[in-house]
Amino acid sequence: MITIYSDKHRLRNSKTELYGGQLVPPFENPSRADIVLERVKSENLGEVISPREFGMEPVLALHDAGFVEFLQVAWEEWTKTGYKGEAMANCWPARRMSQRVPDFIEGKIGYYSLANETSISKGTWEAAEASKDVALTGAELILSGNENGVFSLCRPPGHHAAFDMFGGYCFLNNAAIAAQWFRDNGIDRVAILDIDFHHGNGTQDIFYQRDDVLYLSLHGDPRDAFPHFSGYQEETGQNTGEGTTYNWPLPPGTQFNKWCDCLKESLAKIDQFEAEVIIVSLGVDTFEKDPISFFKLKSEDFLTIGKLISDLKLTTLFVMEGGYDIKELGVNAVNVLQGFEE
Ligand code: Q9C
Ligand code: ZN
Repeated sequence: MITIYSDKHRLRNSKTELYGGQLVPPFENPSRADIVLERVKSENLGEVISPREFGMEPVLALHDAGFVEFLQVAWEEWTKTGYKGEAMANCWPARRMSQRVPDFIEGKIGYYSLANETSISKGTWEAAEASKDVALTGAELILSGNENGVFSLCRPPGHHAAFDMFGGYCFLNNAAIAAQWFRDNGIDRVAILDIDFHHGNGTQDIFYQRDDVLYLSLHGDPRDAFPHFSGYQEETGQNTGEGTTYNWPLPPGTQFNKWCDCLKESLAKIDQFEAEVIIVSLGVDTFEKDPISFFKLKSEDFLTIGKLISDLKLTTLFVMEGGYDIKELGVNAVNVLQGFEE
């Protein structure tokens, strides 16, 4: 399997995450991509290639233009204020408040964010830009005939990024951008299977009213897990999109057998939908030792996941999302890909 990777992920190297009332070194840091790439190489998974640049058109096809511009200038505007720390939101357009976009960066960052654990730092935009190119290059490789599967080793991740909001370590929605690119390049029906521990609120948001992109997610129940305000089972899509969103919220302590039953249900939905291409939002923060999650999957389970996905016999683009147990992250992510290829 071909892997797409860019060193530019390193430009996303913030120093602070707001966690438990403290500023801590971010869970989502450059060592994550390093360890996955190392495993791709040591297992001889296949060629590793650099992305090509696609520009902004595929991004503006589904993200808000004002939001994208905000991401581009946020760090510069923040530093101009004289603030000493990294850029983070501290107020939001909450219930019954004005939804106008403020002028001052502190207001804008609240307007364009859904959470404030994720600081914006120098280089964040450049890394996010490269990350979507990693996803798009993977999509392009698939359309040029790499039918089995391609791995886009994206970093920063994307599935929490909504139409006009960043957060949850995500800035641009890499998987969604790839899905839209498939749609714009002759693919009629795309399924996005999100197996990251967290609900992909951003991906769901973007395709919620559309029936051409099926979104399915297995995740920690929002009553107990981030993003807390998205991912309930009754969220099934709206208008034209009614019936093309499926959520499997699962409780703390969920083990593989239960999780796997839900995966099989989701795979059956993809089959019924007659998707031509599947994008897997590949998070491995479902791992039992993940420091911020509460499922109990073991390393060998990730092989089984890959195998089950391959049973669909569909062209598959794997897009890296979360996974924070750095030690086993490479093994777990590559296990999915090896299980798929077996
Ligand atoms: N107490 C991804 O996996 N904070 N993002 C969790 C836990 C945010 C995860 C707090 C987690 C974001 C791509
Ligand atoms: Zn996650």
